Amino acid sequence: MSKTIEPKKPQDLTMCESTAQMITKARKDGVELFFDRADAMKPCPIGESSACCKHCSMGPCRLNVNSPYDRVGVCGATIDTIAARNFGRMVAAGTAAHTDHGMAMLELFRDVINGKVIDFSIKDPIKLFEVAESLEIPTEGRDLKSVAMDLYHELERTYTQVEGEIPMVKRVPPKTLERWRAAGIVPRGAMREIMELMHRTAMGVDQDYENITKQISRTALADGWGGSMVSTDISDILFGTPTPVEVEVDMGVLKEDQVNIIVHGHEPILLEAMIIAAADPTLKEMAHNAGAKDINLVGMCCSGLDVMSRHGLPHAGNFSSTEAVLVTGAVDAMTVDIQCIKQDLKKVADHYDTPFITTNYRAMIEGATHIQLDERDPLKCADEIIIKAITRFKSRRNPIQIPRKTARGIHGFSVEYIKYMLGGAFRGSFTPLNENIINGRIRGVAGVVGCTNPRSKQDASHIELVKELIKNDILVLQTGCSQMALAKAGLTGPGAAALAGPGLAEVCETVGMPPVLGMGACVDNSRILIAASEMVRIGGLGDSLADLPVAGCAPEWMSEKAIAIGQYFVASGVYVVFGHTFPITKGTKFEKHLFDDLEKLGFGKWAFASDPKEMARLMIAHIEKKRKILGIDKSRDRVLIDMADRRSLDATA
Ligand code: SF4
Ligand code: MSK
Repeated sequence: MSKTIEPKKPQDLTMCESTAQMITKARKDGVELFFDRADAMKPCPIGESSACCKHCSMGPCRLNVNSPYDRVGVCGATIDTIAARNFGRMVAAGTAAHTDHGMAMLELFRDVINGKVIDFSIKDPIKLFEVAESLEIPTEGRDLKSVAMDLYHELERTYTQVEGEIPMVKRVPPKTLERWRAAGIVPRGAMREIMELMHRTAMGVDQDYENITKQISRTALADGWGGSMVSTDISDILFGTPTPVEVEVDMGVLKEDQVNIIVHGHEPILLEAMIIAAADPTLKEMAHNAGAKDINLVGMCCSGLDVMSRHGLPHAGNFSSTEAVLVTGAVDAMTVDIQCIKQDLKKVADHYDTPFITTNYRAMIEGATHIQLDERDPLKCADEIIIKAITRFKSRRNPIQIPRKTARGIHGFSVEYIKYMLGGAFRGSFTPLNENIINGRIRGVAGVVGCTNPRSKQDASHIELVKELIKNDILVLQTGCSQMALAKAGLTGPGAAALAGPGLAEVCETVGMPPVLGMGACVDNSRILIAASEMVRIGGLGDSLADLPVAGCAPEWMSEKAIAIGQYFVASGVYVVFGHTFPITKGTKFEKHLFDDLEKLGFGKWAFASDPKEMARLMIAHIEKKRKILGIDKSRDRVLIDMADRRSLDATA
C-alpha cells in the first residue's frame, strides 16, 4: 500500500498568518494552491543548476552536474558556455519585461503631452524639469509642454537607440562610467542589447563565457539605468513623486460590508484609473444600492506597491498571497495586468465566484474575462470592472472568512524625499547620510528586494535578514514583495528603530525615519541606483559605486526579472547575495567568474547563501571590507547632525 504524504503545515510554508489561515481554508475547500504544487513537484536538478541546453534539436543536452567537465553537448558546448547562455537568457527576459513596461509608461507620457489621453496629467512638473535638466535638455524660459516633448524623444532612445550611449548614463558616477566604457558595456537601446544577447546565446554563436558575460552586463544595465529608470521617472512625473504615507497592509484590509476589488500586477495605469472611477458618485451610489458601504480598492504585488506609495491605498500582500486572498471569498473582482500573475488564479477565482479580469493584451489567461485597458479611455475599463464587482457583491453566495490581521507602516521614500528628510527643504542632501556612515553610526546601506517563492518559507528570509542588518546598524532600502513582507511584519514604521543597533537607532530617532525605507515596486530598484550615485556624488565614500559600503540581496527570488536586477547591480559595482537557489553549476569557471572575477575587474560580484543569517553575515562582511578600504573602519565620535553641523556640511557639499 502506498504511503500518503502529509502536506506541509501552513506554518511551515509561510510567516504570513493571513496566508497560513487561507492555506488551511483552501485545503478544507478542496482548492489547490501553488504551495501544494511546489511541495509535490521537486525541481529538476539539471535545470536548477543550469546544466541543460535545449538551444537546438541536436539536444537537448544534459551535462552531468556532479562532474561538470566530464561531458560537453553534442555541438561541443562546455558547461560554462551552456550556463552562461542560460543565465544570459534569463537576463534578456527580465530586461525585456522591465523595458517593455517602461516603454508603455513612456507612450502614456507622450499621449498625455499631445492631448490624446485626458484622464491623466503631469502631476509633478518639478520632477519633469529635474529629469530634463539631468539629461541636459534646455529648460530655461521654456514651457512645460515643449520640455516634456523633448524629454519624451530623448527617453525614447533608451529603448530604440541603435548606436551610442543611452541618455540615463549621464547620471552614472564618472568613475563607474569610465569602468563600463573600458569594458565596452555601456548600453545602447534595450531593444538592441536584448536582440544581441539573444543572438549571441543561440546555438553556435558566442562560446566564451567571459565574452557572453559582457553582453549580459550590458543588457542588464539597459534595464537598470534604462527601461526601469525611465518607468520610475515617468510614473513620478505623471502620478506624483512618492512622499511618506501611512499605509494599512495585510488581508485584514478587505471589508466584509464593502465591494472589494484587488488590483494585481505591475503597471500603475489601471490602479490610478480605478482610484478615479471608484470616487465617481454614480458608481458609489450603485454600490450603496447593492447594499455595500463603499468600494474598497486594494493593491497587491507591485502595482499595489507603486500606488500605495502615492495614495496610501491599502495593500493585501505579496506574490505568494495572491491565490490566498481569493480564498477569503471576500474578493468581488480581481484584475491583473502584466508580470507575476499565476495562471491558476483563474481556477481559484472560479471556485469562489470571483470575476477574474485580464486587462493588458500582452497578458491574457485562457478562460479569463478580458477587458482591455485603453490608455486613451482608461475609465471605461475601470468602470466596467467596478460594475462587475458590484454585481458579484450583490450575489455573494459563499461564506466569507477574512483574516483579521493588519499592520501599519510608512512607505513612499523616494530619493527626492530622502534628500529632503535628511537635509530639509532648502538644503536637501544625502550629506548627513554619508557623514553618519563615515562616523560609523550607520555601517552601510543594504538593498533587500525581490520576490517570495513557495520553495522558501514565505517572508521568513526577508524578515530575518532585515532584522539582522538593522541590528548591525545597516540602513535597509526595500522594494517589491520584500517590502511587503516587512510591512506585514510591522517593520516599516518608526517603532522598528527599537530593533536597530544603537547608531542606526540614534539616526532614525533624530531624523524621524524608520530603519527600513520602502521605495516602491520591483521596477523602482532604479531609485536605489540613484540613491547610491548620490552617495558617491556627495563624497567621502570613494569615487565609484564599487567603492561604497553597500550590498544587495534578494533572499526569496523567483523571477527572471530578479536575475536581471541582480546583474545590473553587480555590473554597477554592488555585491549581491541571492538566496534559496542560484541558476549555475557549482565548481565551474562561470561560477568563479560571477562570484569572484567580476569584482577583481572593478565591478560588484554575486554570492549565494540559503540561510538568512549567513546572507546577513556575507553582506556585513562585505560592507566592513569596503569600510576598511575607505579607511573608515573605526568609528569616529561626532555629535549627530545638529543645525550647526548641517550648515557646515552643506557648505562643504
Ligand atoms: Fe546540445 Fe549544443 Fe544544441 Fe545546446 S546547442 S542542445 S549543447 S547540441
Ligand atoms: S512582483 S518580480 S514577485 S518582487 Fe514585482 Fe514580487 Fe518579484 Fe514579482
